Amino acid sequence: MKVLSNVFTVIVSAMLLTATSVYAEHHGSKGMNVPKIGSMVVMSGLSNPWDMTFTKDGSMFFTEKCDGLSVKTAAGKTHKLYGMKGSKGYKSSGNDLFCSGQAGMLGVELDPNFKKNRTLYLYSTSNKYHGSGCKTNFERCDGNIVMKFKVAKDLSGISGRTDIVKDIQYKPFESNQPFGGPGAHNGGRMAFGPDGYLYVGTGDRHRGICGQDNTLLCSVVLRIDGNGKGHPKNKVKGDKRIYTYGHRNVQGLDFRPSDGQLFTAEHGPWHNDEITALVNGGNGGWDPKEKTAGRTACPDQYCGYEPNQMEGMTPAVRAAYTPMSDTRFKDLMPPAWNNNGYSQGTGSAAFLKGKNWGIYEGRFATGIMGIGFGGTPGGMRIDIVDLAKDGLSVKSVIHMPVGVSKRFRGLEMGPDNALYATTDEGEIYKVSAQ
Ligand SMILES: [Ca+2]
Repeated sequence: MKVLSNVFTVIVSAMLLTATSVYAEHHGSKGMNVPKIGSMVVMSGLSNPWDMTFTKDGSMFFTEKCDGLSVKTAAGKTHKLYGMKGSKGYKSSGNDLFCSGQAGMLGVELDPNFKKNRTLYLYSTSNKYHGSGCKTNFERCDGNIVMKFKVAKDLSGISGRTDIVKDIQYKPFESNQPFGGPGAHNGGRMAFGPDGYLYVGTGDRHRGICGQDNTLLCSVVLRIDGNGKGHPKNKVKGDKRIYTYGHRNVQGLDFRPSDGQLFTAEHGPWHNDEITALVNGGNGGWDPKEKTAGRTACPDQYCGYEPNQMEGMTPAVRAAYTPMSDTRFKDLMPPAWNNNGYSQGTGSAAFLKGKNWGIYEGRFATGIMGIGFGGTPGGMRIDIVDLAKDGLSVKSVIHMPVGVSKRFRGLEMGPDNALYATTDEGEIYKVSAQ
């Protein structure tokens, strides 16, 4: 019986995509409706592919951190659209765009009305707005930007660049930290909310004051319109573009389909990766400032890896010294999940959409990049997280059976209800459920 029913599933799925969802609905009440999950490589040989975004008819835009933006059309043709300084083969390029360490061309997102207005948003490091800043690590450095473009009807090129955010903070020089090179912690993920506004994740760029300073665009999630203007109802006091603050490095950002609640997935500093439900005006509770909350001076005025930053130590001791979610803040948004106190590199997230995901439909997929340190086991996996309705806890976390272990950098749902994943190893995977 079981074999027959499996064969039936495969045949139906192969015949017609819609048939799969009919099957799942029909049999949902009888079995446990557990999907069969498998993965395949759809692109390889890329250089640090970071983010993806899809048109409704299946064309995929993707970024490569040190190269630029490309699109793979639904027909299978790849166009190299917009390159960075020194990159080759792109139809056009921006000579102000560069990469360094974790920084470079990161997020890409299409306007919700893309079919009509052909608008695309792109996040990158740029030297165009450094001005008189960026001379040291301890001053303002406007080095990450959000650009807006028009995409040609046949997807062969983009044009009309307008920079809508010019002052996201950037780390210009090496400092005395682990992973201390220039370009640390830029955030870079973007998503449109059900309210039609663009949400942009940023990072603390290894600057101690960033966590709780709302005059600078660092450690925050922005909520802006398509011209870069803040939502009139943003509640944070300070820069009116800020939706939430107190984040470490927001690289995972997605809205829950059932109610539009925004969640972030963040990478912890050798303790506490976090998934958090965001609230307008809320504080993520990250404050790596020195000489505060019982801390002494820290290397380069940044306590993010203290105490004892170069050595392994009990994550709980580190977590108490510079917490990912400091409970002394009254406006703290508590994490729903903290990876049992470990940091293994949570860096991307996407809600699973489509009946083909069976019991996992609506759950939160998070990509983990596997840093093992000081007794913490490596990760390199995708988790499936069942979040509670109130967003304050999780009901279960299981590892997605994708069949490979990679540094999963970006996750995005495709219009075919498959989950797509970029890896630091240079691939884009398609993870299917049926
Ligand atoms: Ca937090």
